[in-house]
Amino acid sequence: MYELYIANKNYSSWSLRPWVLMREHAIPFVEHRLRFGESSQWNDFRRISPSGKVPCLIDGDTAVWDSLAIAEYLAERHTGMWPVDAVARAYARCASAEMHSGFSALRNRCPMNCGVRMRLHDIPAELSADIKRLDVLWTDGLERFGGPFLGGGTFTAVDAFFAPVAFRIQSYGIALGSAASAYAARLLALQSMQEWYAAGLAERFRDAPHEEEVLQLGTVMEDLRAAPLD
Ligand SMILES: N[C@@H](CCC(=O)N[C@@H](CS)C(=O)NCC(=O)O)C(=O)O
Repeated sequence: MYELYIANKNYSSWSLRPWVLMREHAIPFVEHRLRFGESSQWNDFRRISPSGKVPCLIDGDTAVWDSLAIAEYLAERHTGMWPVDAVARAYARCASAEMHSGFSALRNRCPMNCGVRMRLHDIPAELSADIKRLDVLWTDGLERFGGPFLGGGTFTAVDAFFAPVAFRIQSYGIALGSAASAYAARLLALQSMQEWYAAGLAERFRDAPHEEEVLQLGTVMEDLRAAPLD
């Protein structure tokens, strides 16, 4: 049985990628949820993960400690992780890699915090450029491969890579064209995404650095999470 180490569902965008991919494909795993700021848990975890970062997939004696590497590791063992069509697969790999190494303004200016609804203080040019690029990238995949997912008819790793972006779009009210908006709504409506979201909202622990980060970037209009722990 695979073991998947993740962090707080409200905040951990990288953790969501393999989690939603495995859930959408009904690949069984045992989930270990670590809590940001709780050093004893993380110290134990760092003994098994070389980078000390989540997500980390443990398969017997093998640790796979990066979300893209986990997708590729799973793709060697399970069908359906990438689109079957070679052209769609090339697109899916490029788009996933682009998300993995790019979109830094979107990542830094709109950090994932599933339970809050934010109004940003400002939208700098680099964030607008990332949003425009996201719109073009998603619309391209949806049009070329026919949807409803980016690489065609089924949910694959590229959708998992953009699943955290759907939560960012919801939290920050990011406007996209109609095809891209409908795609984000489709991701949010998936049962696995709803389950992640509900578990994120139920978390009562607040990580101070994550909370301070959003307060610097904007105004919290709504906080839908369960009451914080004292
Ligand atoms: N490139 C890595 C990034 C993972 C990452 O940055 N994870 C964050 C949590 S979302 C983390 O573990 N932070 C804890 C730390 O840096 O101590 C991946 O794709 O898995």
